[in-house]
Amino acid sequence: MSHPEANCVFCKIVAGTLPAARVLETGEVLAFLDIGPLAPGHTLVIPKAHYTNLPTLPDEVAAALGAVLPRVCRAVVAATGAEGLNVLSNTGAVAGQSVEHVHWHVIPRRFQDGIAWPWRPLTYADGELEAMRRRIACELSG
Ligand code: DGP
Repeated sequence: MSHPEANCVFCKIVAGTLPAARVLETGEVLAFLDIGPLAPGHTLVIPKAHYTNLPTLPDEVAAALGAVLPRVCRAVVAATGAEGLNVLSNTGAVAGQSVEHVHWHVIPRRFQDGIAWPWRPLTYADGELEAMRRRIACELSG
């Protein structure tokens, strides 16, 4: 078991000292909306325990993450009407990892949505983050 890191934003979200639009919580895993989404509904799925990146994950933590990913994917598609998804984990600064607490990005995609590398994050308008959180959480509770 890895311990929380004092300066890790995702550890703070797990601890509840930093707010986040949470859509799913299990014993080992948390899913919440990305604050800088590539598309509305862009969701992050993380282990509650602090691990830096995918290569450092113990098998059982990877399994717990993997077990919820399809559910989160289904909920994001249902809540956003996405035509597809990118599910990816940036590993290392060279690959664009900015938060050193391993996470899967679940990114809703539509044809001609303009999403391209390098990423250009969007900003939710007032009320849109909470509305999206409710839609995805509702799909996950069903
Ligand atoms: P990456 O660059 O692959 O490490 O992705 C990190 C993502 O985390 C990035 O898309 C923005 C998001 N993010 C960073 N800080 C916060 C935060 O405090 N809250 C939330 N909800 N998302 C965050």
